[in-house]
Amino acid sequence: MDRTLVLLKPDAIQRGLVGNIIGRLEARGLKIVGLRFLQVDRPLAERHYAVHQARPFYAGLVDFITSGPIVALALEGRNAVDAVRATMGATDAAKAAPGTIRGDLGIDLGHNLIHGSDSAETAVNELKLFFPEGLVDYARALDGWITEA
Ligand code: D4T
Repeated sequence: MDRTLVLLKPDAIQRGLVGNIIGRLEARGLKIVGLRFLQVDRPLAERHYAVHQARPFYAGLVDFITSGPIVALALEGRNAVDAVRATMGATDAAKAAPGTIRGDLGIDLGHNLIHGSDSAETAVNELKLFFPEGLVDYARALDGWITEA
């Protein structure tokens, strides 16, 4: 099983879409192993977006993710990184396919509601950043109904 980091960005919280988005990820079969509601400060935002530091949209990215509270989620499941990214849809919500989170709920590139780690390696680092205290290990009775052994 793989783990991945998801952030529900400030627009998702301000628009009251937290339950809708988490519900879609849970319904996909992904298991919540960490959940935080927090205000991201600039040092955390700068570490999270360090990979984009040289990009023209970096300053706006840091401003946006620090503009209001967010939800950080750690999700576990088979191919969790790819499953989350497919469920999120294309980065530019205006171009995201219907049926995806961004394609159903958004229409903008910057205000695109959600972040998901882009590789298993990135996920390990991002999970440490947002869940330094570690994650919660537990079994669910329904797991055998979601993935075959
Ligand atoms: P995140 O990182 O938020 O999950 O988005 P993606 O993985 O789908 O997309 P990304 O890393 O390429 O971009 C990060 C973040 O920057 C915003 N963005 C992106 C932007 O405002 N202008 C741009 O031109 C691009 C490429 C949107 C997502």
